[in-house]
Amino acid sequence: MTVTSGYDGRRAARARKFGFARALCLAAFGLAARAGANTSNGFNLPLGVTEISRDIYGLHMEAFWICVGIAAVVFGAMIYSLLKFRHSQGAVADTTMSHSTQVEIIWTIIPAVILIVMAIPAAKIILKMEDTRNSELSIRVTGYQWKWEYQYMDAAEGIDFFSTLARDSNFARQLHSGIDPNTVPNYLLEVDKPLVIPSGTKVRLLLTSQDVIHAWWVPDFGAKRSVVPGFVNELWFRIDPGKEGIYRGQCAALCGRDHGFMPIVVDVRTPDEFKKWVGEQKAAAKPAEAVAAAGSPADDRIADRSTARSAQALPN
Ligand SMILES: [Cu+2]
Repeated sequence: MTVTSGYDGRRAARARKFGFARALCLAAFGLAARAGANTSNGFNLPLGVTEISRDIYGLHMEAFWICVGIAAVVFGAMIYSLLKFRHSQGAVADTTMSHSTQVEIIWTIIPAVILIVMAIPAAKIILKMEDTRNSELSIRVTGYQWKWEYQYMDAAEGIDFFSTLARDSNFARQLHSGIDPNTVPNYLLEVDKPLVIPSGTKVRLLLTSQDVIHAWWVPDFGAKRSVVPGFVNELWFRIDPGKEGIYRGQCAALCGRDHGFMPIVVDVRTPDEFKKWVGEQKAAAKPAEAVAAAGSPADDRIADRSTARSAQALPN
């Protein structure tokens, strides 16, 4: 973190204004994914590091080229007709043709075929995205205003922590902070404790919320799911082996005042490194557990006393 020497309000305000304008432009051009992506070139969806993200990319490109084809045919016919049959060339309007069953059948069948061609692969990918069977690691994700909680299950059972906006970003975002956000690395896309997962493993997230609707989104995983209070939604991804690293995302549902300040950071490690991390986390948790256990008899005594007192106070 770099603190500008003295308070330069105007400069900070300008930086914030610039940051806001840039965010608006990125969102407007559908490039918001770029902010958190490692594999996006800034002009298209990220290719990503999972099979699902590549499937989504393929689907998107298929739809894109179909649109290009349709545009070429429609605009080509329009421009040709405008030039060829213009008034100055002596063209006379055909007033006799008011209905053609043949043409109507053609312009119904062609779009229907195009839609079916697009729907078949889309349905296949959606079914694949929903298939959370045979997952190897489950993590419960809870959204809060404005942070995430990660509770590990299966082999990493017992690991449970909150992931909140990193201090550098949090200081810089305050009004009149005097800190130029451009000097903060990964501004608003950094957390204190990232989610750690192994590569090459089918990871299933069980997502729920404690307050309002959030959305867990990491563009490079092709993963995005609404996080709804009272519901448990599922999401899965398997990061390609060899693609270990840091991946960034954001809450993708307008969830309140600090919606922009609950980023997601995922630290993908090899299965061996992940196992080591799990061991370290469990070892670090043991002394805390021991203290809690040592403190419990006294707590019980206090509880007993207060129970006894309230029992006495109760009228018979
Ligand atoms: Cu949120």
